[in-house]
Amino acid sequence: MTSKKLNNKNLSEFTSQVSVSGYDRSSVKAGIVHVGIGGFHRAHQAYYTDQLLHDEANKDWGICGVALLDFDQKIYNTLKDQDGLYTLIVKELDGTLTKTVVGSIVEYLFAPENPTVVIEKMADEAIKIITLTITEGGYNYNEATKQFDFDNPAIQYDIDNPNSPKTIFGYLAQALKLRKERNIKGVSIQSCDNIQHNGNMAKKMLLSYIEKAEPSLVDWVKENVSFPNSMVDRITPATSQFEIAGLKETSGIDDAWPVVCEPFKQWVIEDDFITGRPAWENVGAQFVDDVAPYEKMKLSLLNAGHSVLGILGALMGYSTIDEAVHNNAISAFLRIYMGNEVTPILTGLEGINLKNYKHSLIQRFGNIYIKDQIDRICSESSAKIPIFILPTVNAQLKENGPIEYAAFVIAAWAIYSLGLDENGNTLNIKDAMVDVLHEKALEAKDKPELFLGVKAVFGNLKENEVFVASYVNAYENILKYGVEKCVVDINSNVLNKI
Ligand code: CS2
Repeated sequence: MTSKKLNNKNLSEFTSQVSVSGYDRSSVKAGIVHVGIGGFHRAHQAYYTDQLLHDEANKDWGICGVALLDFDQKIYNTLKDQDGLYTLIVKELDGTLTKTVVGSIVEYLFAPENPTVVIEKMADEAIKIITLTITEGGYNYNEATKQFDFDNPAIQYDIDNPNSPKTIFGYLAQALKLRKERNIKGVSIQSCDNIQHNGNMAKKMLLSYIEKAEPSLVDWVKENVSFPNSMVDRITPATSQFEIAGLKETSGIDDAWPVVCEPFKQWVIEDDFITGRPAWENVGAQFVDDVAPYEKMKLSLLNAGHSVLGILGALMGYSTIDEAVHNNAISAFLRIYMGNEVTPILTGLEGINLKNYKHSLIQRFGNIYIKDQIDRICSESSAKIPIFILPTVNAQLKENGPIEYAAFVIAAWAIYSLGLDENGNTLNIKDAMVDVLHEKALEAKDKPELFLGVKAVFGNLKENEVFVASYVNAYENILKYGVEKCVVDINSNVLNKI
């Protein structure tokens, strides 16, 4: 099939192939600035917002996408070339593809190219919400000190160079300062990252930065900026060349960066928007008074489940999550982890059938069409594990509850950090802490507990004898017998006790 470049001009030619944002994009204005226009944002918030824009009454809620880091130049160039348009390809459970061209990103900015434009945009009165997907590690939180990390050189740079910042904190501080000086109303800053109390975290970290960088702004921020918490969910693997080529061939759309995702989506938000918000509830989002239980459920079951499958799967030589979950021993391990170690710590979930939720997770992980990359899941584990797994461990340790499965996964991660899978193949480890982790992993070969000395990840966990004993035992067994045999053994030990 002949293909055409995806852009405004060609958009009407695709309507027989895929569903296309049918609204008049030229009348849509940005009311939201979003920082971090990666795959997840484009599969989730930008899609919800696109659905909303079909109603003309919502035309002031378009999105201005900001690419913050040098690394984000490619997505910025792509969106610029395509007038902000991209194709969302939903992979249904039966393998059918549902394709939609999404039009909600109506402006796009590349911060390193022109920081002032980004600061001005964030300060613009028309902007009512600044949303963030800056990753778990992007909040600059130090797990060991439980504080904002002022040792980060980029933060120091932002304090010294307020007009050309590099981090989200530098940008937000300058934009809020302008809003205050110009007497412009406040704004909501909404984190859409996988962090427990993500809004509170954004607030705490931003205020720590502002207290140092712009102390006279603190009170204004406290009064004029709200930070709604939210739980976000949609599995969105990295896009491969295969999908780009497939879209061209089957639908004639030449899209340099489509997004692929699962059919499931969920967004639970606290209704705390100081200068208004779009009616996202009309397109499936849920507004609640307290999002904490939903966040905890999702982080400790879905995201932790991903890390369990990713880390064990990587060592066994698998490359996608569905391969790992279709190994019966691994999926039994995950079910037992979720049932014995996580479920008891989840409370306040009235109205949610946890059994069905866990069951649906196994189904979602098993979607063979998604092919979610184990490399993606294991990337930045040093920022994910303290959020996804360690809160469960700490809660269980307090109650003298079970931690054996979590300790097993941490032991597997220590071995993973040595850099080779069980077949001797090199692992593709992407982690801001890769060097420290590798160094500790090498030391741990003689004394496994040394890996737990990475305080920025584990805090004081190394002091807990119960955890250390279980972890060391798992570490030695995995090295001796391999993951699969150990998983079979640990499962049968637990099942024999029931
Ligand atoms: C994943 C998440 O990054 C990860 O480790 O668990 O990206 C996950 O796919 C999303 O949170 C799903 O909502």
